[in-house]
Amino acid sequence: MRVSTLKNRMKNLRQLLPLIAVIFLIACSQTPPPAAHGPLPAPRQLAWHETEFYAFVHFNMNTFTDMEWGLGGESPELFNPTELDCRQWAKVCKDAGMKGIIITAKHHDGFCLWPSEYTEHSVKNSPWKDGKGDVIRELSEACKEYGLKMGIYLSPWDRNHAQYGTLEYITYFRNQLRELLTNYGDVFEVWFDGANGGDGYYGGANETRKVDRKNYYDWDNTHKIIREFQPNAVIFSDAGPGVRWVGNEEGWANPTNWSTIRRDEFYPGSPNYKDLRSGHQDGTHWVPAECDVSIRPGWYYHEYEDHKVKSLAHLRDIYYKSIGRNASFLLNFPVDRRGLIHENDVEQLQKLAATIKEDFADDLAQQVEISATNVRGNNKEFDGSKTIDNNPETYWATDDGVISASMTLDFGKETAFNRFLAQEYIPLGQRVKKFTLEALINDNWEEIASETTIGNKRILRLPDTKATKLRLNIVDAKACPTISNIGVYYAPRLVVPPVIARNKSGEVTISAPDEGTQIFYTIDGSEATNQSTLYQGGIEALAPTQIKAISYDPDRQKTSETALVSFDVSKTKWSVVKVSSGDLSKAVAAIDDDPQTFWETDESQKLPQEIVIDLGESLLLRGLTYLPTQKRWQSGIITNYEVYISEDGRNWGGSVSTGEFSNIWNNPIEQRITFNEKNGRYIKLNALKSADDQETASFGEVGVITR
Ligand code: FUL
Repeated sequence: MRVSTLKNRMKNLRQLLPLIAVIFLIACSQTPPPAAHGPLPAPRQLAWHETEFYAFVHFNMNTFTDMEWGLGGESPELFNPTELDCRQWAKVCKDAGMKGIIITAKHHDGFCLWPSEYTEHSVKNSPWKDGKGDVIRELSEACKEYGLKMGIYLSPWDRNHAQYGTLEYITYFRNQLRELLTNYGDVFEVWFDGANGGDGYYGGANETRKVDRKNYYDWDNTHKIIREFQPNAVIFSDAGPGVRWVGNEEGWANPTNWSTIRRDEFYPGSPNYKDLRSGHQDGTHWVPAECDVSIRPGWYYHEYEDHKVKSLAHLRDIYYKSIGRNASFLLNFPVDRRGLIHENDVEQLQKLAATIKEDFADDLAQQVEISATNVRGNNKEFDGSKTIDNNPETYWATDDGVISASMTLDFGKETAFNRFLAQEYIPLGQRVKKFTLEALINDNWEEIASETTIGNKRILRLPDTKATKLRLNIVDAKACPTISNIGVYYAPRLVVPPVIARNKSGEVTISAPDEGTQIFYTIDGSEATNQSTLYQGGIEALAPTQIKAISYDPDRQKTSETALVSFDVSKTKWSVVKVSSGDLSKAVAAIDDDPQTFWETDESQKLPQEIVIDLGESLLLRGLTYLPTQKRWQSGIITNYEVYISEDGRNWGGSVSTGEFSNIWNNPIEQRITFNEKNGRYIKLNALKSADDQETASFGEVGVITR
């Protein structure tokens, strides 16, 4: 073709462009988008869905009184952080990919982190910054600096306020809310706790006050204040109206999770709170679930929980059971007495953030050919490619009335994956009721998952699968499905030190969180490597044994750090033969080699209290170990003790050791008592004093030292 002819044709084409565009537009407009179906999210809820992973900070009077629920009569003098730095909180959260921070401006004890005009019970009467400080101001500034959203927790229950229970208190509560909503910039979420009414200081009355949860707070009028000053803030409470509790404080939603609930049945509370884990398919309102969970057992900081920060495997599990199940993940940091997120918590958060980043590093769906069995109006605007175009505003949709359809992702070659992510286009409502996944493995279609809801986001953790194609079958939906995003990933196994445990029979188990991880171990003191013995079960440790073990991912050739446990003689032959109070048959919990169980003496009997253990044989004893109970609410933690040894269980002689466990309340880890070696078959541990005034003694685990 001659160059001039080509030019002419191009020119003609250019002249035709407007016409082509008009034809294109007509073609498109011939396929209207699906009509919205069912309850829909408000724009502020859509923005909240994108917030997804954000922080809770429990920091207030309880931090300084070592409590979870203060009574309200605490002196403001006690509030005195030494290094408060909201910028540290913001940096830590931002670096971990969190998008906001919700702060306990006022918890049930009524102390205010801002200098409220309406009470003396606030930072203005504390020694911190000579009463001139304002934590909410500092946090709002830090959030602004780090590009985070700020949310406010304001407890409706106020155990400090003299008028709690009367109408005057409601006015006070609303005045406080107004202060918080007008003085500190944008607020993205207002958090109203469900805990309500009970004992309290109440201005010195020190009594029990009960309120009618449903009517006392006149919530409709309180919400109007939020709508007036912060129209973009979502309102959290057990059942919304904007965001709902997930029905547990462990950080998980059910796999089936509707963003809709029959709100009026619940609001403002209901005994059927377990429904909140799944929502209601026939829900009347859009009230999505938020999973609130603390990185430690408690919401507030307690030094005694420094060793109980959730493991990486646990935190990762929460991530997949919240965000991966159409809920948000609100992770709490109990800010410490310095006013900082504790180093141990920071470390775990950083590990979680790095793991999540790795899990979703490479989206294999970006490289596929995609085809669907039904495309709305046969129009490209709604075809499968819209699920991988990284545009949340476009989506694959089917024709009206087509509520089952499939979409196939062709990888073009055998591809390994173990994560599947899907998102519905929720501005048009949550629709999918049931879906399955099939993989083309060696030319056979195999079903690899059968699930229910998708919602804003669903992530499936699948077994490692190698396939050339992957098919998403929408099996049932409330209306034609609208899928805005699909992702496929091959997440690496979590390579963390394995957990080594032994039971009372001396059987040892070593476990790693992910299938396919190999575990190698040694028992001769040498370093464990991937050349050591492969763990396949069947280890017994009856005599003193030191086990070193590593996890190893054979595909990525990655080795974990070493886990090391030194077991002394096993407790196989042991029995508790006498306790001075309490139930002897239950006392085995003190010698079952399970740190999670414990035995406690009878409350009605005062200390000292003793436990006598028969080791089943005479041993040369060099010491004894005591693990305090690991339960969340500590009690009976022994501080002062005596140890006796006997060959026959009758003649004890003098004690072989008497002493004190220092700082055990704050650091309740295994304690070691050593003494001059002595042969004996029976040991007696006498608890002289415990750390609280419960007057009980509790025993997580008692062991011996023979080496
Ligand atoms: C609960 C409260 O009672 C806890 O203290 C904590 O604030 C938690 C987030 O909500 O209902």
